[in-house]
Parts: sequence; structure tokens; C-alpha cells
Amino acid sequence: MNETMTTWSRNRDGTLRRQVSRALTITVLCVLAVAGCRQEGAGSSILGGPGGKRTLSKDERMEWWREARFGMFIHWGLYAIPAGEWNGKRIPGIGEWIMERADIPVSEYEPLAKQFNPVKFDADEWVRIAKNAGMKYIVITSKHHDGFCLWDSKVSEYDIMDATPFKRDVLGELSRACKRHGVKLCFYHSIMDWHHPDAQAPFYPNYNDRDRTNPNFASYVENYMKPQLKELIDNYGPLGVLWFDGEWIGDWTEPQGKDLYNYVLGLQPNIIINNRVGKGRKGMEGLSKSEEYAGDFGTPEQQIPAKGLPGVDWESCMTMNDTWGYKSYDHNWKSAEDLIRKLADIASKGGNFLLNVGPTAEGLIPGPSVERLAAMGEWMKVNGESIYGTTASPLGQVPWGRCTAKPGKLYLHVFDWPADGRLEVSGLEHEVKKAYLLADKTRTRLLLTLEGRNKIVLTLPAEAPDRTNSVVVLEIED
Ligand code: FHN
Repeated sequence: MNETMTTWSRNRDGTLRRQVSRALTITVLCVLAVAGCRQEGAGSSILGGPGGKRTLSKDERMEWWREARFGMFIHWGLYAIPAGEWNGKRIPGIGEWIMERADIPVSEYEPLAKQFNPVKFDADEWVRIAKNAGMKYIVITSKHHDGFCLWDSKVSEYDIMDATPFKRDVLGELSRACKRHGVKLCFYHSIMDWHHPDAQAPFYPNYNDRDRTNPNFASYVENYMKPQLKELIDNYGPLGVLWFDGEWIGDWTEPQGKDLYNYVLGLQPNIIINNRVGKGRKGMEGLSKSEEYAGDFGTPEQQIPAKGLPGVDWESCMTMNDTWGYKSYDHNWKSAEDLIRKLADIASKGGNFLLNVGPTAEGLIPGPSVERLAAMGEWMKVNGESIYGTTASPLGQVPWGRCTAKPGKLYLHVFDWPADGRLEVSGLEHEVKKAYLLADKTRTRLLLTLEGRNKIVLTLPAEAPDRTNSVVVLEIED
């Protein structure tokens, strides 16, 4: 079926020109591709894929992600140039929101693209930094709320190839580097778009006005956003995750979220999609209001759920300082120790940790981030087994730290090393066969004494192997 398609190009004077052409409707293709699909519930099978492809259960799709537990978030775009300042003034709030927070019209923000020339960008280096930290996947902003695209989009000229002097396909380079280093590439993609005239651009100076709608929004979705997502999957896939955001806008509905969810799965049946594709997330708590909502996992933001949620996949995304996009003067860094403990805390509650970096306009991951990631990597090299593929603590909360689990093993993350060498472990439901320090390559048995039916006391050496988090392994009857 043919249908009109709107694309945008630029006139000589720099203004946008709308071009309407006849095009094969991608939506129709998608509907054919996902014929027989339905929104899945937890654990159910999905997608009678095209061409007799085997259907994938949610558990199958989530397998690598549950194993991974630790990923890198990258917020990178034109906002790295002002780096938190506009017209000589420091703009409060997160750096990637500067266009909204400083009331910058599209006509003044857009020319930043002409200055975007990150000559120090090295995809291999970024991926190496993530990999050495023990991270198994990278989620980068293909497009943030400001609308600027980090790849050569065919439906936009507001992208790295057409609008900047850099003219290098950042996502392409990252995709190849991720393949070389065995790291999964995933894309963050904003549904909200402050640059597109059919989305939120006309809402200036309040791009984020949730009460306003744009009568042309359906055209933005069908003729711009969906084609862009298809480009991303076709050109840089298979992707690990499509990580949507900006779903709180007045124009977005849960039925649209479900449609987009099915559309993306139709393009890549084994992809994972976060819950911000629809309207299910409960604010910054990020978990879904109920299973009726679209999405494969919850997205707590800047927080860790107090108790996790058994049976529910979730991922805490967090900044290392107070901004996602680079801000030159934000030095409020969390310590490496804090981040290592947060990783253990999240794993002990059954979640993933998506830790953010905001590279500079030159293309460098800031030094303080690199240092913290290196420290996390050192810890992960010794203790990664206690994080990867683990599930939530069967012991609940423990007074000395955290606990993670795998079949036949419990990992005791000891934050507070006992001065008297006695570590009490209560609530055990299985017999403990052996205990040793994960840092001890010889696996020397630690002395353990039984105290009552469900409690043991371990005798630990005087010195903690790691001042931040020393892991004791309990081998248990399965
Ligand atoms: O508005 C965005 C924000 O800029 C950032 O991308 C975070 C990351 O989770 N998400 C949004 C707010 O929920």
C-alpha cells in the first residue's frame, strides 16, 4: 500500500523544508511482519514471527540481560557543547535539558550542530572503558529530547552526518567496536522531540508542557519516529535493548506504546524494550503500575527500590555526578566505593545497574568517570562471579552488607568487616557445605560453626580482602 511520507530537509537559508512523497508505509509492513503478535505478559511466549521463525519467550529474550547485570548508559549530544552554561550563565538542572531549562528556541539551539566536532571520539576506547569496568552492554542516546540524531538518518538532516563538521557515523563506529569487543549495543530513544515541528517544537518556551498536544503528532510517529527506529535496527542491529524515554508527553498513550512495542519486536523479534515505551512507569520509581502496560523491564531512575520486586525485571539507571549530559562544573561525584556497593545492592535485589557517563563535546569520557569505572573493573575482575547471572538475596536484608545467589551458591557481600572476625549468617534454608573468600584463588575453607537450625557463624581473617566489599562464597545444598 502506498501512502504519503513527510521528510525534512533544509533550505539554503537554513530553515526546514517539508517534503511529502509517496512511500511504502512501514506501518503496513510491520503489521504484516508481526501478524499474529500480541503483547506478552511475564514469561509468556510472543511473536509468531514472519517466515516461520521460532517464537521467543520473554525468558529467552531476557536471558543475556539477566546474566549481564551491569551496563553503561551514555548521554551524548549537542548539549555537551554548552556543558551547562548559556549566554554566560550557569543553568541549573541536568545538562541535556539545557534547551528547555534556558528557554532556547530551536533556531538558536540548532546551530550548535555546526560546532559539534568531537575529534577525540574513539569508539574502541569507549567500549574498552565499559568492558574493563565489567559492563556487558552499552545504551547510548541515538536521539535525546533535543531531537539531534547521532547517526545518518534518512528522514532528518538534524544529524551527525548532515549537520556537523564531524561527519562520522558515531553509532556505526560504536556498533562495530561493540562487535569487536563482545559488548551488546543498545539505543536510548526519546519519544519526546523538542526539535520536530510535528512533535514538541511548537511548545517553545515550554517544550515539556504535558498539557499540550500537537495535531500533527501522528505524522511524527508514523513518518519520522518509526522510520528512524527501523533505520537503527536495520543498520546497527541486532540491538540488545531499545530504551525509550520522554513517554510522559500529552500526545503519547498506552495504546501507542503497545503499538510501538509490537512494531519494534516486529523489526527484531529478540529485542528487549523498557517500560517507558508505554505509560506504565510510576514516576522516578520506574516500576510498572501493572502487567497490563507495555515493556519488558522497569526503570527506576536515580534510585534503588528498597526491596526489589520478585519476578519482575528492572534496571536502576544512575548518574555518577548530578547530570546525565556533560556539565563542565558538576563535580559532585559519587565515590567508587559507593558505586561498587550500589552495584551489589542492586544485584542483591534482583536488578541491573545502568551507570551513566556524559562525554565531552570533544568526545572524551570525563576523567572522574573513567577513574571510577576502572576501580569498579578492578573489583569486578575479582568478584564478578558474585554479580553476573545472580538473583536476589534469599536471606532478605543482612546487617553486614548484601547477599546475591546462584543455584548452589550464596555470595555474601561484606561491607562491614567484623572486627572480632565473627560473621553471623541467619535465615539459611539449605545446609552449607563450604565457605571461602571469592578473592582467595586457593579456595581455602573458612571455619564455620552451626548455631541453631538456620544460622551459621563464619570465622573470617582479621584483614578484609577488599575494604569496600569482600565477598564470601557459601556453597549450599541445592
Ligand atoms: O528526561 C530524561 C533525562 O534527561 C535522562 O535521559 C533520564 C535517564 O533515565 N531520563 C529522563 C527523565 O526520566
